[in-house]
Amino acid sequence: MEHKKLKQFSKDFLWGSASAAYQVEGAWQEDGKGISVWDEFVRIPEKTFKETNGDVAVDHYHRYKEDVALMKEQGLKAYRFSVAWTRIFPKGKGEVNQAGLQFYVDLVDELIKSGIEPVLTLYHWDLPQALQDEYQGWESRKIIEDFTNYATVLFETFRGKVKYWVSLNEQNVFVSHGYLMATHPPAVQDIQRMYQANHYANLANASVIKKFHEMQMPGMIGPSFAYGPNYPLNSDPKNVLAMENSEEFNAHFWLDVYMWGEYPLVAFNYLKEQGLSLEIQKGDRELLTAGKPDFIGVNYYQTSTNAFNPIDGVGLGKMNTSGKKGSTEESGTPGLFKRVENPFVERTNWDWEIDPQGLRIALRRLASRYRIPVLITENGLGEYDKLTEDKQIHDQYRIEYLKQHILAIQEAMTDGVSVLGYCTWSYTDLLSWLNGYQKRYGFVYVDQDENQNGSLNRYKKDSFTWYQEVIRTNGENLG
Ligand code: BGP
Repeated sequence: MEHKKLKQFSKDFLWGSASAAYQVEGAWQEDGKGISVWDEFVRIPEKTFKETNGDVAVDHYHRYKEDVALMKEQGLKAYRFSVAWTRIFPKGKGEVNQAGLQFYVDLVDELIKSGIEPVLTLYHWDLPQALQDEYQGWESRKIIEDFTNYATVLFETFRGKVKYWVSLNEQNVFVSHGYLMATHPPAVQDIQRMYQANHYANLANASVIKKFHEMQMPGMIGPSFAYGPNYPLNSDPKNVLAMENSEEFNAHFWLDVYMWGEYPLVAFNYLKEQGLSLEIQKGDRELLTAGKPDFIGVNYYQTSTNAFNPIDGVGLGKMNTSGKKGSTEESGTPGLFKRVENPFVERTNWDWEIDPQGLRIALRRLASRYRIPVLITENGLGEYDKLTEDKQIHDQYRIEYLKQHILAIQEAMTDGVSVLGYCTWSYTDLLSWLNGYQKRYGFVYVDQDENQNGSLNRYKKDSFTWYQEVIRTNGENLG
């Protein structure tokens, strides 16, 4: 579909950027903070690239004022960040740790003072280790109550100040990495446990959304979902079916539950056929339906191209976490689909496919299936960046990437999608969970090398100035 004229961005469009607590804050044991599952996981040999961790990260905990000052200088309209549950409740529940809460009160005040809309994520993967030890975290129904209590403290604290809330970040990623690939905590490989933990996460997600609405919180809440639209390799019906399978198992399996309170038909039937049984109680359906999001947050990085995968076909394959182009192994789900290379798009050094039109397709699919506004909660380019001798970073490749994606958003808006805002990933450079510090995403370079040495000084990249102009002209000058 081509339009003669593209729709303009509304004047309250949220030009934003994002981060997550574990990836930026550091200060992992300060002011009463408890230990999270990530604090433990990164200490298991060979789990992360060069054994990097978030002990110091990019020291945002101590430098948040400097970071917010940079955001203000850039003209940022929104900043998405997450709260570390272990700062509020060091053991996941019990008494509130006021010193930990204060950090976020100060951060939110600083943002508001600077004219920046805070977008608060309740959960970006750093589960309190105490809850993992006590009842295996997401594998118990007890998590629903504890997560809701924790969220309620934040709702009460930030009522009227924070208007945009993200419930769970990428539930699809944290359950599959945590319980299928064993690449995130709790590093389990057990499909039955994965689906069960996922069901409780669905309930916890619905429960906090329901609570938000019961408390008549001003603003909106929704989950952030990692959505990469699926394509078929070609029009061979076998491959089209593989694409359908992938869309059902990788997207509808979560999104239908968020939006309609029920699992998609074909996928649910398939799980039963595989002998998997979910502990679903009377009342679960009611809770899921009662916790309907106000928007869908989408984290978009790439699309997936799918081909037929026989029942004895390829299974899990290693991801490229080294930055050596071409090192991603083939992967798929036997009997359902396998991922193949898309010959029409370029790839990053981490083999992520660069596909701006995929974002337009993602936005259209989400909006037309669920009839709901979308907030882009993450999108960006992870690459090697080079600090020159005169402290410059010429990241023209990132500018080009972001520009094409903004155009795709504008096209999707013109197609009829309601888009609330665009949060790039990420604001400053930060710790990539599995790829360390060498894979960079920020507008602001942080001097922290892959061996965790550096001054932690901040330097503005070329993309900083470019985005500043995009914001100033409300998307009219994309350079
Ligand atoms: C998303 C996460 C982010 C971030 C991003 C980039 O899945 O929500 O926290 O890490 O991906 O991923 P990576 O760091 O692996 O390049």
